[in-house]
Amino acid sequence: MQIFASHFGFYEVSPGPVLRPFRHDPAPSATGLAHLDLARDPSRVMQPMARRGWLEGDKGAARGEDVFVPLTMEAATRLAADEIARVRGTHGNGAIFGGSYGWASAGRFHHAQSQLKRFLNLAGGFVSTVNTYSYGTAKVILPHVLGAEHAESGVFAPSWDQIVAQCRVILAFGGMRLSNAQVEAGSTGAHRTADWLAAYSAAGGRIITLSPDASDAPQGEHLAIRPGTDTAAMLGMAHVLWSEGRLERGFLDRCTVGAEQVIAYLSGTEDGVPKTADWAAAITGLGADDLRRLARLLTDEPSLINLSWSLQRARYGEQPYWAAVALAAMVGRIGQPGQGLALGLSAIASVGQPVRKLRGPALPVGRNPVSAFIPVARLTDMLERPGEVLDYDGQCLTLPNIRLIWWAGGNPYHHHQDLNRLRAAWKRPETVIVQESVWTATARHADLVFPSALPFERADVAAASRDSWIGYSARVMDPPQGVLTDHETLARVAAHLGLEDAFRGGRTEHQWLQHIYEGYAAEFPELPDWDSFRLQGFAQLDAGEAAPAPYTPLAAFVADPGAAPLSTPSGKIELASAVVAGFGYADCPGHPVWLDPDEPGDLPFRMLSPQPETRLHSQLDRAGPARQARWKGLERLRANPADLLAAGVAVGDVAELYNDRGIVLVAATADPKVGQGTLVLPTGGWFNPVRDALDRVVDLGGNPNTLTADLGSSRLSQGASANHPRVGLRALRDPGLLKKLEDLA
Ligand SMILES: Nc1nc2c(c(=O)[nH]1)N[C@H]1C(S)=C(S)[C@@H](COP(=O)(O)OP(=O)(O)OC[C@H]3O[C@@H](n4cnc5c(=O)[nH]c(N)nc54)[C@H](O)[C@@H]3O)O[C@H]1N2
Ligand SMILES: Nc1nc2c(c(=O)[nH]1)N[C@H]1C(S)=C(S)[C@@H](COP(=O)(O)OP(=O)(O)OC[C@H]3O[C@@H](n4cnc5c(=O)[nH]c(N)nc54)[C@H](O)[C@@H]3O)O[C@H]1N2
Ligand SMILES: [Mo]
Repeated sequence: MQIFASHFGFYEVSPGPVLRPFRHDPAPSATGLAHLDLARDPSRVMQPMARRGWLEGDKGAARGEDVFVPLTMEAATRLAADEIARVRGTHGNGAIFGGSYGWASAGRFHHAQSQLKRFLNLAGGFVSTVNTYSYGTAKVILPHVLGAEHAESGVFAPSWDQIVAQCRVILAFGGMRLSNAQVEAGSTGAHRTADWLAAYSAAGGRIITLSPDASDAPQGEHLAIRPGTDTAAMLGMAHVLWSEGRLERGFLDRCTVGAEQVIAYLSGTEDGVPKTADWAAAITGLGADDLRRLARLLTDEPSLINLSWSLQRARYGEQPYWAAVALAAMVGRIGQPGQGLALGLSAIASVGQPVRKLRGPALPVGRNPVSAFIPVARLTDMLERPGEVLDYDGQCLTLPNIRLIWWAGGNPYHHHQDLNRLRAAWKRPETVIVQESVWTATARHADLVFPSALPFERADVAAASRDSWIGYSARVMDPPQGVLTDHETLARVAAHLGLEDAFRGGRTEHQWLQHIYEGYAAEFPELPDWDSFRLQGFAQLDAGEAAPAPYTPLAAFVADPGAAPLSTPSGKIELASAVVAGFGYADCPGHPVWLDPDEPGDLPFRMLSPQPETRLHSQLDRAGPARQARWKGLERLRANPADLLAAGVAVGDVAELYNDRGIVLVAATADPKVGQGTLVLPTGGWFNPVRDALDRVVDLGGNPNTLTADLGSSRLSQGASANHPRVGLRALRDPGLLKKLEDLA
């Protein structure tokens, strides 16, 4: 069987070629079927291109607004190599930024960042990044609270089999939207979350969802909460447990430290404000009776608290995560099968799946001689303020002075916040090199662009670290004439620097795939040999007898905290942390607290920017499903009908969403599921800033990051804080923009 393994899962390749659902996948994603739409899309980068002003030595002045001229591959690779040599010779490798964050490919070999890192390491190193936009705040706070072993995204959840068997109430903050579980960074052979949810309901389990958007609660009960106020809701419930004598003292004594400090805060002893259900109701918009009812349910029934990852992608995003740990500890069900706390069920396909870990080999990237790094979401700060000091998790980082940016496999003009601010800072480096398959805004803001083969134009081995499927992803078709893989492009740049042999490592691309697969086969002897694997197209571990054991986080620790301590300083769950308190950060003190993340200003709405159903971030934006989801070529904004009325915007109108940071054109749609005061604009629209007749810069692409604030979540984690900025909504002011839209369509 021929398989194409994408972020949306495995697909069977039929003659045509066309993609068909993988026969072993119980819930294949329809979006992924559209991958091949990209092959001949006019957005493809077809040859190396250089920005004219850069060739003429403008150093970045016209970056993002200039024309491009075509180059031969030989000329382009030489220019790139010369630029590496110049920058490292003049400024050292600490002036090269190669963080290159992004989702790139599901394959292990053609993983663009790994390819780039291998190349840059050989060339003397680069400034790197730590953490992710996905989970960057949780990743930094959780080691202090639960230990570093529980801080990776996706690892902290009981397996669904346990939840189905044992749990009766899931309290889901931010919901468990199935559309997000379509994707997995290393692909998957089987989407199982929908089946687990059905089995859970069939077993009598209830789901209560707290979200500003009722579409997060397709099953069960929905309670509308104001954006960014989950911490207050959790503290209010914790207060109920304390004041009603429902605290599970035995658990707190055995398994946690710091409960007294949290109780002093809840009771009001610390700051004079008791965090009662009534206090929380006023902040969250929830009913105080509902909060009391939920708190009692958590203790009375076998229960699980689940948090979406979106909660921590916000200013003070540590607080909802830490407060949830405190609340779950007070309930005392952590470590009991299928109960307690889960972080991110349904965020991606693998979370909660009972599988054996498939940690296999990857392309070796070598060692980076440059030690300087930034927390990934501090990109604009780095470009704006070289030499300045940034607080981060108890350290003081000096921001490097970047002369050369090289990006492969990510789209900062999709993922970063406050894109107009990024755009200004992005002009400061002398050179920007981008490897891309399509003309994203990032490619359009580069000086030198190399065309990259799309994932189905090259063979690869795909395997996620928490999945039991390995795919041999076929080369479904050839890339367009002159379009190379990232590996081949980088090998040719390396050749100009005398590094080609070292970069290729003595293997052809095909030999690398075999080498990587055989690394898995050495670890899992039940895997077929390389030739059989390629013929079959996939292999599954864990089938039948090999099924993995059910799993609940912290079960061993809770059973015997002394014998299986956590890696926190106390060895226990830290409801208060002396280490975090010692950092002295007012925006992340030593125990969970309510800090209002709302921005100043009087704009009436809070904008949510959830993950899009019909694409992966900005990827597949040009394919059928995302095109069909648009209205008049514009991204759809979902708003409560009453809010549209108040803003003077009719359903189907082209409208302006705006704040001090920018203006975005959207098509207004009414949806009573969206709470009043909240507007929903999914991520992934292609940032497309144009100047209008009123001399304003307007994003026609509907990218919410035109409006989001670019502030670290706190001085502790410096994570992305994309969630719920303040925005206004109004009628279109320059009708001339409609003409520009038509030209685009
Ligand atoms: N407002 C707001 N912003 C957000 C979020 C949010 O919730 N709200 N979510 C954040 C999150 S969680 C994430 S993970 C980020 C995602 O941000 P990104 O991962 O940067 O977004 P993608 O669109 O997946 O970008 C991947 C890019 O890599 C390219 N690509 C794919 N494969 C290859 C390859 O093999 N070679 C090369 N050279 N290029 C390739 C694709 O064409 C695409 O342009 O966005 C973040 N931004
Ligand atoms: N189809 C598809 N699936 C994806 C992705 C994609 O691009 N496309 N991206 C993947 C990636 S990289 C990641 S990291 C995960 C992200 O997984 P998450 O971060 O969990 O997903 P989001 O869609 O950003 O947010 C989930 C829900 O949180 C709700 N929400 C937002 N703010 C608040 C709040 O303040 N309080 C409460 N209670 N709820 C709130 C929103 O209504 C939203 O529907 O998704 C993955 N899944
Ligand atoms: Mo993410």
